Amino acid sequence: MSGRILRTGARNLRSIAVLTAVFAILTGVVPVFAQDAGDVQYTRYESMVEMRDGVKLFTRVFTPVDPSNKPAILMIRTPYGIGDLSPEQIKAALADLVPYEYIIVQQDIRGRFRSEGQFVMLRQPRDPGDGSAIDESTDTYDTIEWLLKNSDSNGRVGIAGTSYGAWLAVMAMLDPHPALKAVVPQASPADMWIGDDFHHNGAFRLSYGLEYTYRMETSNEMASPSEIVDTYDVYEWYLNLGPLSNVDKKYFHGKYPTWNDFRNHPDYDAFWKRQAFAPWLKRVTVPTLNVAGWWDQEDFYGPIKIYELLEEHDTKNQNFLVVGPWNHGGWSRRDGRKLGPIDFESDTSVYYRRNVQAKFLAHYLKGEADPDLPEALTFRTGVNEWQRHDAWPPRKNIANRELYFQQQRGLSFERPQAPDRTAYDSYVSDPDNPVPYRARPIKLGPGWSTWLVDDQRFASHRPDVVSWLTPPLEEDIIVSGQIVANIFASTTGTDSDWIFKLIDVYPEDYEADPELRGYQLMIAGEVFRGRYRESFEKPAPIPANEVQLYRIPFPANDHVFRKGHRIMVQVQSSWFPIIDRNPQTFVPNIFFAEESDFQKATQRIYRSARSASHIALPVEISTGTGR
Ligand code: PG9
Repeated sequence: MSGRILRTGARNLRSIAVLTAVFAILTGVVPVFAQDAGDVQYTRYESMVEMRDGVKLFTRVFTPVDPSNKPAILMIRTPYGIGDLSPEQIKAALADLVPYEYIIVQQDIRGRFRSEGQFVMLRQPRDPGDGSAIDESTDTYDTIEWLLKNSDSNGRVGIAGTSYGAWLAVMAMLDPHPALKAVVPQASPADMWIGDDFHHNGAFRLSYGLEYTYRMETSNEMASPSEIVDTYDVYEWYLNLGPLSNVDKKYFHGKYPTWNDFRNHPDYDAFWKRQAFAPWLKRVTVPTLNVAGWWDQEDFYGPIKIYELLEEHDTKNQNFLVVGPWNHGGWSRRDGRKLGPIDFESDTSVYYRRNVQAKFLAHYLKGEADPDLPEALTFRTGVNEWQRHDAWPPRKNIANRELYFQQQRGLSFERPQAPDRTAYDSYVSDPDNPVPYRARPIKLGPGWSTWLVDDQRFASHRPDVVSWLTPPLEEDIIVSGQIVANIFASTTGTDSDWIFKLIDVYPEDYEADPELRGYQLMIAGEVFRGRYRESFEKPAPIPANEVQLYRIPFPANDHVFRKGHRIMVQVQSSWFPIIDRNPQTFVPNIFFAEESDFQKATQRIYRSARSASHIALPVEISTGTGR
């Protein structure tokens, strides 16, 4: 989870203003306090807002005192607790929005913290034919209805959120209240089996899935997985855990619905498909600003997918995409100049908050000037410049080029010519010694939010990680759009994971920061669970020792591999414990695999004329960067 902006803080009470008292009479809610918040003063009150089924949701409303014109309403809904923010704190948290004078509304969703009802993880959209059913869309609708009756607004409502909050914002658009006029989902998941928090291409995100379930479902507030994950290096804990069935045997005992769903729905079945957005986003109902971060360690597939789903129906040009050099939530934290050791040479988060998000909301909610957004605004890493695109993925001046794996661990654009018999690189993948996804010790918490920009040198010399590398580039290579790894591989086992990483290797004479000399910066990294190579719905054993093609897309990139840098590709078969260990012996459901199913396997990655493993790159051709 991200460090969310709206969190608990100390109360700093002042006497209740007259206006607040008037509010209480009008609304029937109890004002908590009013406080001077600099230029804009707010009153704050809390209410249990009743939904159509009688369940009441804990809601806090900050109202600007004496606004210059009628304020619009800005809602933020969350499962993580709205805390106890004072007007000062809300003003600090939303500093770039506050000058536009919104009525700011926070709400604990159903079943969480002070709200009544039952929490259901990513509650699936209700059956449209069932008039009495509820979901997050109806809860938002009912809250908006209540807010319009109980506040003096201009009748326009916006919703913004990050991650789970973003997913809630997208849910609000499915069947929107007519007053909903703008939505800003930042890193919303779109499909928990294909590419977001819980799985990627069928591979289970073990440490995230287990820890998140524990946080959310052992309490209606937040619990800490450190209560069970108790080693300093959590790699050890997960390895000692053994097969996944031990989670229930030792800790969960079938009590937590999300873990039960993982176990009972290992494949891409109706459960995951119905929870995903693809069946539901069939029209653009509200202007939408989709926001993503290139190094989002939780939900990068989601925002790109949501943008694409909506774009198919965007006849009025109301659907936009912004991608910056951020991790999960990075757009709302600090200045966005650096991520880990990587310097982007400008305050990218400040730019987004002031010039994109604030202006988008002000236009659609307050009638301010059109923010003149392009279809897609991306921060092009490597050259560190914002790029305006009239389509995403870009179509103009793009050529697909194949970067092939070569003998002697080389990488180049020439198709290899050797026969299959000899042209492969090989390693042994051992489930008892899986490749760590980041350098050990892997701590619970610290390091998680920046692991995608970690230096990959910690892995590149393991015998079970194979690297291929270009010579220093003679010119910049601009990669803009979707890259796809095409890996021809065989295994001595009957199931296997395949992980590729596309890496920018900094030169040895890198001047800007000597600490980054030789740095291996991951630009794209993805996993594919081999049993799903023919069908996500019906897993099948991999025929042992036969070459198979694994096609692994990465959602999006806009990166320049600079002249003098080198491009590296790494392939491995474990990424632990972010991904659970593949037993490498086919079993119908890995959640029930036995200790004895986990077997070493010898992997071969082919680089022959017939089985030419490569990364397909969308390369921008006509314009250079001029650098
Ligand atoms: N990535 C988190 C999440 C969203 C939705 C479901 C489960 C987890 C989050 O940061 O909210």
